[in-house]
Amino acid sequence: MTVKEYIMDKIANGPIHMTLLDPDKQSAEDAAKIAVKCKNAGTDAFMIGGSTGITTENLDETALAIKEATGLPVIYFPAGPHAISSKVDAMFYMSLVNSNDLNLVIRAQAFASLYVKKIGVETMSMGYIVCEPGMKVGEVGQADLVKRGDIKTAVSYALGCELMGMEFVYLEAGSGADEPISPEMIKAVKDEISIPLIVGGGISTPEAAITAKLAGADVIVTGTFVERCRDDNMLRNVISAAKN
Ligand code: 1GP
Repeated sequence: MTVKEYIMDKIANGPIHMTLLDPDKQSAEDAAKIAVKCKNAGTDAFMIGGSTGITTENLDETALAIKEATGLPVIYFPAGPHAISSKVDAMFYMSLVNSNDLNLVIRAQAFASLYVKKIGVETMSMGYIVCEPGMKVGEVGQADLVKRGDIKTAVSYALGCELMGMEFVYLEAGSGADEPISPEMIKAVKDEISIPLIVGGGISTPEAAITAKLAGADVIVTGTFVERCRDDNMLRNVISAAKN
């Protein structure tokens, strides 16, 4: 079964949760310890990546450690072509569609394509839409941020991604955002597209996870919260709130 089939099977039964771990923020060993807690709390898959400090070495080590500790799929969530891991189960082949930097829209993807084909890692195409506040990825990604209230622009980008053949859309508020993507924006995008909708950035409470889920997110991503959370009950509450 491919990772995409695994995801599609799961979301056919309702929203799922993915845990994002940044290989630059902790050792592979510590990432695996967090991953086990998240697995026990019900997470469905792991994404690994970050805006800065990612190397093929820390990616490989983190991917292998999480896979060995949990047996769940590990998906690379890349910030660029400078580091690509052959140890992940799949990678999002993504375009930051509202970047002013053409490298992040298509050039990096072109640059990496022959290598990615050669190593044979599964790819899942994704339109990545960075919204306010955008945080680090908004800055590094030179995003023309979608304004919090500008639902029409978010919907237009998302539908444009679908019509261009992308397999997933990701609405991103930015890691550590004060306010996650609004439920109004999630709902409006979900109503217009038929590909799975991933939502992340600033989701750190059960209430925020439930709000995103009820608004129509198919995949809810939490990163900062799981990396910081030392309370297993709270971890379980947030992850289970994100799921069906
Ligand atoms: C970042 O959307 C993800 O790409 C996760 O954000 O770190 O705020 O959970 P947080």
